[in-house]
Amino acid sequence: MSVVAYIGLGANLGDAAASVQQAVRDINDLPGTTVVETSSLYRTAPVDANGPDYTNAVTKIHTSLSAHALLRALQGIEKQHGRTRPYRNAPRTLDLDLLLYGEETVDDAELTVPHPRMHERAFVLHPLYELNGQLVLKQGSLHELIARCVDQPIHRLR
Ligand code: A4P
Ligand code: MG
Repeated sequence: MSVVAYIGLGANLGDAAASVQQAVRDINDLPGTTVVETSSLYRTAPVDANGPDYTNAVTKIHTSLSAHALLRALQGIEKQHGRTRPYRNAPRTLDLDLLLYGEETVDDAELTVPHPRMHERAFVLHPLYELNGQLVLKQGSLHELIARCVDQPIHRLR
């Protein structure tokens, strides 16, 4: 059985745009997983963090991996890209967040889905809107949620 999932990609060290684009290819190479569509890249100011601006995007996939198997696979890709974790929200070569996994909600020590902070982040909401403008989260429609984060600088690259 295949599930529609959305993955948020972010990077702000090294060649961030190249890392994000390579990560989309890496996700497409995961077992039982196909990338359906990827948003534009966005340049965004760090939220709750410091360091260089981020490059962010969102990709929509079909996957037969379970939510936990997908999370572990995404962590494997982060590792291949040289991700280290010196402290929370530290600048990173690649961050992959599982935003939505079908209609499922998960909340355990390893995984929370829908992602608990996605509804308040322009760097997730804008690319997600590009892929599915009709989407409604528990907290509201993408349209409403985007209107609440106008203070977060974001610039669509292409
Ligand atoms: N985890 C739980 N649920 C999930 C999920 N849905 N997706 C756990 C991914 N991971 C999930 O993540 C910490 C732990 O979260 C993992 O071990 C996993 O089991 P991490 O990637 O190691 O740490 P992190 O990214 O530093 O922390 P966190 O809490 O994921 O941070 P956020 O909320 O993802 O924020 N500003 C801009 N402009 N662009 C960004 O991309 N990113 C962040 C990171 C902050 N500010 C940003 C951006
Ligand atoms: Mg993360």
